[in-house]
Amino acid sequence: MGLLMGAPVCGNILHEVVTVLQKKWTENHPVVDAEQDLNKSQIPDILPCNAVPVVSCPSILSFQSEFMNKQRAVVIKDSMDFWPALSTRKWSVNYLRRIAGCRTVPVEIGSKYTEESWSQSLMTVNDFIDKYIVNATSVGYLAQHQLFDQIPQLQDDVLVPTYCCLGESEDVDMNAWFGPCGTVSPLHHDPKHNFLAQVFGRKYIRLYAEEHSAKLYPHNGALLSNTSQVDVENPNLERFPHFSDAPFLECILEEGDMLYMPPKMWHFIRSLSISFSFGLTWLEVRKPIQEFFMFLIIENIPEVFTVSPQQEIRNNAKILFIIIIVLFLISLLLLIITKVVKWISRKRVLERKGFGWVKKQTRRVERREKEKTPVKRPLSRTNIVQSGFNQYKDSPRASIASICEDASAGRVLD
Ligand SMILES: O=C(O)CCC(=O)C(=O)O
Repeated sequence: MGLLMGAPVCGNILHEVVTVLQKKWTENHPVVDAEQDLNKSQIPDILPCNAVPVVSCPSILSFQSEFMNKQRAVVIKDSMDFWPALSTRKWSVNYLRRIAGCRTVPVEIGSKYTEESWSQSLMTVNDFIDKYIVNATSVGYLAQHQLFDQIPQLQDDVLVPTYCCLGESEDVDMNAWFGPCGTVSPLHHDPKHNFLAQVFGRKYIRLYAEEHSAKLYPHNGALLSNTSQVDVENPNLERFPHFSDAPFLECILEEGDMLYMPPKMWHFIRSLSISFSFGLTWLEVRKPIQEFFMFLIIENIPEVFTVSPQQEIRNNAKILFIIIIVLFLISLLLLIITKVVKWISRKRVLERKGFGWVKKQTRRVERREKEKTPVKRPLSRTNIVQSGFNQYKDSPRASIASICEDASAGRVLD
């Protein structure tokens, strides 16, 4: 149970044991190459007027104002190329076999969860790959499974997108969607913000805005009220006549792309090859103070948490600049505070003791200054010369005359 659910037991001993067993298993069972299936399916044409907007790595603030706040979907490019799953430990069917082959996972069997024949079954990742990916005779989908809680080694290879900091970060659900070409997720919507990150393979996705819900004919029962009754690829327009009036957007999600879908946006998804998607759903809960700091930080540091190395240099420079500005502002503030405190305390003294007191103080200071003026002492020979020199240094003749005068007046002591 610990292995299935992924909870750490006795300091994660279960995971350590299973890692050793997994290694042994891989040595005894050579992996099967299933990568040739990646380009199996035809790629549908997408009209430019129906295409989901595409942006490259937007800043958090522009993502928030342009897409999240306006409830618009967007395909974000270049924001996950540096994840280990797409670079240093590049994921593939074989990689998943190697890391997770002997682990037990739930698999959906049947092409759509809306069909009667649809069911679920537990099996190892290896059995799933052998039965539904390598020699697929029916459709099996390792769908919406919290594989990353179960196998922390895989979690290390993916990152939570920066944009999720716009919500409650502790509450991000991460799900794996792993299946062959042809898996279908019928048209449905979810209550949370949603990122679908394509780790390998590709998917066709069609989106409808919430305001067109009535034209999509949701199921009546509570259980399926978020799912449309319409088969998007083969709609029964006699039963669902308004379906064709509902405007939609569509896209092909390629490896390294991340699709953002706002809450309650209807989505239909078909995989066009063997595919692994990493799904993140999260709630947006923000408080005014958080909003203020978000503005300060996010406006200036676009991708603080998950950045590519090139962006990191740019961001570090920005962080340094912000730190300098903040330090300057703090010292300016301290200076102003000191000046104001001094001014207030002086004013209070004046108010308490009156101007008379200040005048008295001034007179006392003047008297003290006077007392400090040196008393005129009788001159010695040395200081006669010195004094003469000082007084008449500009005129040597006058100086000698003065010295003589002083001497005859008896001001010489020795
Ligand atoms: O990729 C899929 O098949 C389904 C994904 C989905 O429905 C979701 O992320 O909410």
